[in-house]
Amino acid sequence: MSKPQQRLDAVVIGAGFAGIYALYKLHVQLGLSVRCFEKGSGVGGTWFWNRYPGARTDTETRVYRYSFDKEIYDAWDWRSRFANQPEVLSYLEAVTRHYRLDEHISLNTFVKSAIYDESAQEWTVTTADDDTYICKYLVSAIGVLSKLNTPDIPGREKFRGSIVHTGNWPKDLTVDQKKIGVIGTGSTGVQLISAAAKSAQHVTVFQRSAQYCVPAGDDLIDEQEIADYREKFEDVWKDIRDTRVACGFPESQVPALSVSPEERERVFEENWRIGTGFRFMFATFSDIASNEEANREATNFIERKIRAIVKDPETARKLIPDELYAKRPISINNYYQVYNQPNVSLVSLKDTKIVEFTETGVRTDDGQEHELDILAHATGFDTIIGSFKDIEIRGLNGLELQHHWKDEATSYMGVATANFPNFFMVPGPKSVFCNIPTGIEAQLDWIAQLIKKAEADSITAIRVTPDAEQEWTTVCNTFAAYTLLPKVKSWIFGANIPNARSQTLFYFGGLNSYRQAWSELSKNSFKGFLFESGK
Ligand code: FAD
Ligand code: NA7
Repeated sequence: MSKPQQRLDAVVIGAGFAGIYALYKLHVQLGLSVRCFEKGSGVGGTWFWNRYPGARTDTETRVYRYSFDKEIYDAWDWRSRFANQPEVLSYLEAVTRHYRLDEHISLNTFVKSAIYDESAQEWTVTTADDDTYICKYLVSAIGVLSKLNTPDIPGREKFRGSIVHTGNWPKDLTVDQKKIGVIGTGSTGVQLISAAAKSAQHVTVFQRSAQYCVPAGDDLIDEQEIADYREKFEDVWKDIRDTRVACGFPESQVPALSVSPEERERVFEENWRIGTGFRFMFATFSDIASNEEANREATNFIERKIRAIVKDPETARKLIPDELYAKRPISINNYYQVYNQPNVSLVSLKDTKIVEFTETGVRTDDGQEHELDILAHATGFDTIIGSFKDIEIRGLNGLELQHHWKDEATSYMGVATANFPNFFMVPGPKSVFCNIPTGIEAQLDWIAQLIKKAEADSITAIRVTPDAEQEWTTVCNTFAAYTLLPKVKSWIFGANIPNARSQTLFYFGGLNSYRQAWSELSKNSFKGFLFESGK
């Protein structure tokens, strides 16, 4: 016997920053009946899954949160300048409880398909348990960095230790006194390496590409600073939303080569001391991410720092990247210093390759066996589009989303796509590149306006014109080409996934201009969106 179907106004998939805020906007603010499905056993998304030692934000706690509610901002007590995983998780749990959103969230529920019925103008959403829900609006909030990228190293079954991924770290796994191997030296890998170096018996780092790491800066934020942010809440957020990367610092307007070498050194030094990779890239000079010569000045500075910190010249050589400073900037305290410790060793996968797991560790092609209790993959994620690959999403005429994206993952304004009515992605491909919670808030504020308009005007389907989607795609590709970022292989372009094509996954024009674009659309009857009435 088939199971009964439940009718709702909207379904939200995923309960991270985006899903929780989607539920708030659609249910609490617009009064719609909404259910949110989350495959994990708790809310929090990234901060539910990434429980590895050292996991924390690298945008400051004061901006790595929602800005819609001053009451929560005032009530929330924090001391870490960069919130660690338990702190962000408990913040998201508290927001969920505060607005009684839990009642509308089904945990341990994987959504396997969403099919649009054109004649009824409804979505049918089916879970892994074959429960079905009929709804008018569908919001995917399935993550920016949610789908794991795990390399296939032969011999996994032989290994007697634990093989884990940082993005699904077991709750009770400790590295204390263990021999841990870490594959990957991106933002996650360096956090894990730095933390593990404090308590593990030995840390073996398997590094394929070295990355430029800048100190994060002071760990603690003083109470006066927090009081100031609270007092100037509206102004502070107005300023943040008016920047490109929305990380809470003023961005430089000064080209690197327009100042003297001494002044350049002073600015780099000052920002190295204050800390954060984003600040180093965007607050030092205006063109680090867009001009190769300016970029080279930054990399020369970091290279000198590496050589000064790391005592063994051969290790320093391996840690110096040989490419542009054009991946997502990394912030980490005491990273290069750990390589002076006897319990940390570095294996450059440029010099030797991992061949296979053995019973007791991994073997590299120089014949060495690296003895390990834990092998941690800090090998990243299939950015934005990865989680879509696990769900069958079909729009008009049964068109599958994966098919629609076969040449390039496209969208209009990062949130909607032609042929998929009443479907909103937060974020979808070609979403704004910035501090992610602030970008998510902007997108959902506008999506909620579209839905509010539809409800008020008896609109049955909100669609996107193919021309609008094509135009936005061109805009995003043009901005990307203006930066240095596509010149290196990174997750920002999905180029980290084996055999995947490098493609523009973000809009690099900045949050300020992204919000401006939405604002102009709204004054222009939401140009590019079509509003259909009647079935
Ligand atoms: P997520 O938090 O990934 O939530 C998506 C949810 O959808 C997940 O819980 C997942 O289980 C669920 N889901 C997926 N598919 C399905 C399905 N089919 N059915 C049901 N549920 C599903 N960003 C910054 O801006 N600043 C930072 O400092 C920063 N630090 C980070 C540190 C780490 C270690 C990582 C991994 C990411 C970091 N990020 C940072 C990026 C971070 O992912 C975002 O800031 C933000 O948390 C994304 O929220 P989200 O709701 O979009 O996605
Ligand atoms: P990243 O930044 O994609 O880093 C992944 C790392 O893993 C990077 O050093 C990769 O080397 C390495 N990697 C990936 N696959 C392999 C294989 N097969 N062999 C060896 N090494 C490999 O992911 P993170 O999780 O660190 O960070 C993602 C974001 O999450 C980050 O910006 C924060 O926002 C949090 P490569 O550079 O590709 O040579």
